[in-house]
Amino acid sequence: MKTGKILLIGRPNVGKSTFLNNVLNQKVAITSPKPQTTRFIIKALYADERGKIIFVDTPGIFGRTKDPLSKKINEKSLAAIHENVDVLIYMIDHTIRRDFEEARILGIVRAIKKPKILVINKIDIKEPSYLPQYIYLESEFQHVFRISALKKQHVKPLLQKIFDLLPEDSLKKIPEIEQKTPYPLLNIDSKTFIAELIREKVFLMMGEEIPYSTTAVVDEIRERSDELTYIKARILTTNDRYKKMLIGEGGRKIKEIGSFARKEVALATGKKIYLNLTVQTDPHWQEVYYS
Ligand SMILES: Nc1nc2c(ncn2[C@@H]2O[C@H](COP(=O)(O)OP(=O)(O)O)[C@@H](O)[C@H]2O)c(=O)[nH]1
Ligand SMILES: [Mg+2]
Repeated sequence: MKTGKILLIGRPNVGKSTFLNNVLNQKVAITSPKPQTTRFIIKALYADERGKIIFVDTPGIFGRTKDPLSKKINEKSLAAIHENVDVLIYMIDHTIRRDFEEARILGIVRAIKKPKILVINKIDIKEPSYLPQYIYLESEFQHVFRISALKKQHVKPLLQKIFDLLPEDSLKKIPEIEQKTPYPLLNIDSKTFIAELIREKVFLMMGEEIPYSTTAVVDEIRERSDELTYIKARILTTNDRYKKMLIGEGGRKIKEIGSFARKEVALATGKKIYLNLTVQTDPHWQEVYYS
């Protein structure tokens, strides 16, 4: 049996969270086409007959870090990177151009002296492709995989490689592995996870800067009966104009967001969910919820 900690690192949007969800066969990390979707470090447990792996999904290192939230997220990502990891997965997206943000992450990756795997993701997409801009990396890394995290192409051989790179060491103890949670998620409680699902819907359904000015909080989860769970949650946004847009005409938007979120929570828990979802203006949520 092998055990180990695997760090996922790469620019926002390259597909780290999609990869994690598809390896675990269960959604633990929210995903969206917009950067900054992941705001938390996520630690999730994968286990099979080969052993146990903790995946550490990082929110990505942003190139521009003017706003305080991105700064905080960056600090957390950097702290996770300096935790003791056994293997590092550096993921790139060949459908976007190489830029200074990539260079910054590559600098961090180079400084980590651990077994590393270069993963070129989204190979299901043929165009656009900037693969020639990344090819030079293939000679720098000992292990290279071209995968589609979304379509689950070449994910199995990558997982096998991760196990191959871990030392055979059944006595090695990783404290988090001993933790017993009903879920593969090791560091996020159910309130936070449900809030994340709501936030994901906002990322998927709202345009412009609204997702970035928004967070979600779950105040209460109450089992009303064996089948029905009541959840009270709020979407917080920085100003009244966004609040109006989130509510939508006649409350249509918030109903839609709530309905998608509710269905997903119901699916994840196998229970009927009553979701009481409201929108509030709170210009200071960044300081309160991401301190
Ligand atoms: N076509 C395609 N899209 C992908 C693939 N992996 C991820 N995506 C999409 O890329 C976007 C960003 O993915 P996400 O996992 O949130 O990226 P992260 O920021 O690195 O965690 C989402 O819209 C995903 O559906 C892939 O292999 N192929
Ligand atoms: Mg992510």
